[in-house]
Amino acid sequence: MKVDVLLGLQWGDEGKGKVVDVLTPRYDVVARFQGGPNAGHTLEFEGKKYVLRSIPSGIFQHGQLNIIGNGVVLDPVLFREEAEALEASGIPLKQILKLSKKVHLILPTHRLLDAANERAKGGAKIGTTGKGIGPTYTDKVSRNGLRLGDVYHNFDAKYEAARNRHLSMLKAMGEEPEFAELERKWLDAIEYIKGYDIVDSEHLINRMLREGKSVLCEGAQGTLLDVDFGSYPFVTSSNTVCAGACSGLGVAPNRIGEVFGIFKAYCTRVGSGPFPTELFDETGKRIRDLGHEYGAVTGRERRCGWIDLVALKYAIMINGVTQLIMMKSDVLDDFDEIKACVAYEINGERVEEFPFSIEEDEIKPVYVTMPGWKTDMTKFHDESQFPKEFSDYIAFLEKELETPITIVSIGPDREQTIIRQ
Ligand code: 2SA
Ligand code: MG
Repeated sequence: MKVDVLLGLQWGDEGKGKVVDVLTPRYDVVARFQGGPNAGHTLEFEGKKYVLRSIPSGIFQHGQLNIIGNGVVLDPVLFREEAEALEASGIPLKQILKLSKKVHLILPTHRLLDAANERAKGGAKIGTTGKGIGPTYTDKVSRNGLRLGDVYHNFDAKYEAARNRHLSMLKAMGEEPEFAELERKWLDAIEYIKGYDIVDSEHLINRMLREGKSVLCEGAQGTLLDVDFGSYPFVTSSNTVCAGACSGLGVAPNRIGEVFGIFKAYCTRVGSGPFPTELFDETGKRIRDLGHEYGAVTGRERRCGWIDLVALKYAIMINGVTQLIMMKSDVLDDFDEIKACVAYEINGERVEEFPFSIEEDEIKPVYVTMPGWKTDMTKFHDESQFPKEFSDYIAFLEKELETPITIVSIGPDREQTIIRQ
């Protein structure tokens, strides 16, 4: 069997949570392969709204197995909060969720280091989610990390060594935080996690594939936040691209089947960093208000702008996207005109390949303008109901992106999803 991958093609918040939830009935397993509680996957159905951070979005379906893969970094305290809330709403999480032994643990001191690093950067700060993501991946790569499987292997000594190393780093930065309470909660949460199945998830997932089971890998953040291909250094610390599913789950590249690339009909970004099509005017504000564009985890205002096809083409190339999924088209339902950036102008030259640097002062987006569809699409059930202008817009995007758009979302609810034939 093949593994399908679903990931974001912009700066995150494309609506992955909703789409995984819509697609999961087709799969036996849903697995997260990178990132951590910096993710905020929002799902809405039956009038309720859930935000998942570390737990895969497949948990609301019946009978599926969910896996937190080795590429993920996990904060035991936040995991516990998230898990207990889900258990309280009746989800038998301990039976349907398995965690990789190779998951790296976010320590309380990683979060303190994240904040201290940001303070030290001052005006050049990344605008991280403050969840300790960068310092935890740094420890992983520098071979100092603590893994979930370590809880059964001389854990106390390993934890204390890591903590003390972090405290001396903080001291060198002039910080001597009080964190006894944080540590107590963290150690309690480690005990809580021991109640879950902590497994060799690479073996489990490959065994399931051999048995003919289908797997959906759920990405977090987006391609433009990838540590290699994103707008570095304003990126997250993991590989958010398709290749991350291989290294973050132990799945071989020749196992990858469909790659679902998710994008919004416009573009958003939270945190700092370049954003060529960002709008600073009323239109940007209108998109933010209509699209409720605020961070799911931190509540931060998301920066908004027009869709950027230069960046999207790049993301499609890097990920090998086979199907596109367009989200939040309903947000543009009442706009007179819709714009799409089809090229950048850099030093007077037209550039269509995503360049090394996308700093605002060097780039001018080149737009095409199309008429808006001026129709409330939120109650539609079928693509035959689409107004002509919207069908034209889809056809334009498919031609530019050379990839079919197979799903269009017209509202936050599960029901507001049009599958195109
Ligand atoms: P980090 O915390 O080290 O990963 O931050 C580095 C950059 O990555 C961005 N980032 C995100 N961008 C969009 N959505 C994310 N998840 C949350 C959400 C964010 C929130 O779904 O809304 O609630 O604010 C996410 N996670 C990381 C981050 O803004 C930095 O630019
Ligand atoms: Mg999000």
